[in-house]
Amino acid sequence: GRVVIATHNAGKLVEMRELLAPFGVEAVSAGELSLPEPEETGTMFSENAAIKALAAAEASGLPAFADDSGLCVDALDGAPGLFSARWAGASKDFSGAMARILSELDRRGATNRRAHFVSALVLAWPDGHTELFEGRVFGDLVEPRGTAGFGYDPMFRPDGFDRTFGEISSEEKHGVDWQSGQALSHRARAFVTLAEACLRRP
Ligand code: ITT
Repeated sequence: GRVVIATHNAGKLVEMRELLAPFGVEAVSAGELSLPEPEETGTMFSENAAIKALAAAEASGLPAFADDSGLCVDALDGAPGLFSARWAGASKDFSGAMARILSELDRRGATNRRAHFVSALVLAWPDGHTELFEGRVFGDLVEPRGTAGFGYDPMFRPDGFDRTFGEISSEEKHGVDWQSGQALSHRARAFVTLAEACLRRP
């Protein structure tokens, strides 16, 4: 069957397409279907993901996947979190957003550099049914390095690595070992929980 990938973020779209490939479904993007972008009025990642997935499923008549994600910084009480995209402004200036995070940490005299990415992945059906899968990855914030990935990738060094997501190849970042269920990124881990839920189904 066909499914919609309900994102207007090019970086996410690449990752979600590759993560969906093993499921053997034909994926079309919200952009390809000219679907409108609903306003993200939720107060939780899962709520915003459901808003986006339901809007796409209802408008297209197809099952739709949406990811709502963000970077949560411990010493900033979880910011930018839900507002990760909005912190970069209309011009999508993520260099500026990363600099702002580091200067805010300095301003507060914070030495704690712990942060994590969250991905809330919602699968919505045209009849209004939704399913939620989540993934997280923990690490430290550093001065931005590397040009791989998108968004806040250059400043995030996942636990167990010397390199940032900006220096890690896309296969390493969101690749999945489907045999063992091992995956690194928050988004890849959300897709692993989706696959595990499929296996549990009667
Ligand atoms: P859609 O809503 O159309 O999917 P968006 O970019 O607005 O696109 P979000 O509202 O979920 O998506 O915002 C999440 C932001 O968090 C995103 O713009 C990135 O800057 C950041 N982010 C999420 N996942 C990331 C990742 O894997 N690497 C780097 N930054 C990420």
